[in-house]
Amino acid sequence: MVTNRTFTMIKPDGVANGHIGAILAKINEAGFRIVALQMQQLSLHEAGLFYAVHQERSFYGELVEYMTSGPIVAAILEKDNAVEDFRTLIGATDPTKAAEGTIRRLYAESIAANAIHGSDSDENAASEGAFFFGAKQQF
Ligand code: 3AN
Repeated sequence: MVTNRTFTMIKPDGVANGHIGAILAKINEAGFRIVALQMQQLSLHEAGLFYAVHQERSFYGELVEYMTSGPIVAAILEKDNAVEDFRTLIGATDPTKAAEGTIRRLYAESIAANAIHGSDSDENAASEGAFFFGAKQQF
């Protein structure tokens, strides 16, 4: 199990609002190394699979539809204690509850359009990263 990597996606609102550069800069400034990076638009099938863990939740349909509404930027990041430190950097799911200076506080629009995803465990970081990137796309 890789314990020093996490997976992130800049969500459609973050991309559409022109925040890719600012968000990647904050990620670098916080000490994360970008191991893999790509921009793409998810299909409904891909977004449904990615968020399958949430399929019983009331917002699943809205979430899947939203995540396909425009391109996203997917990345794998490396740093000691990556999963936990990245969750701290992005802030709470609801941007109105996110701490000052966090990516969601700075750039998110709402609880659904909340600018960025960060894996919540080492196990999910590994499977989410593998969903987007093969071994030859990770550096
Ligand atoms: P996080 O991304 O902070 O780990 P989760 O895992 O609870 O949050 O939720 C996954 C994603 O589902 C969130 N990033 C957000 O986009 C969306 N989401 C969570 N709660 C809601 C909600 N109440 N209404 C709409 N979308 C939500």
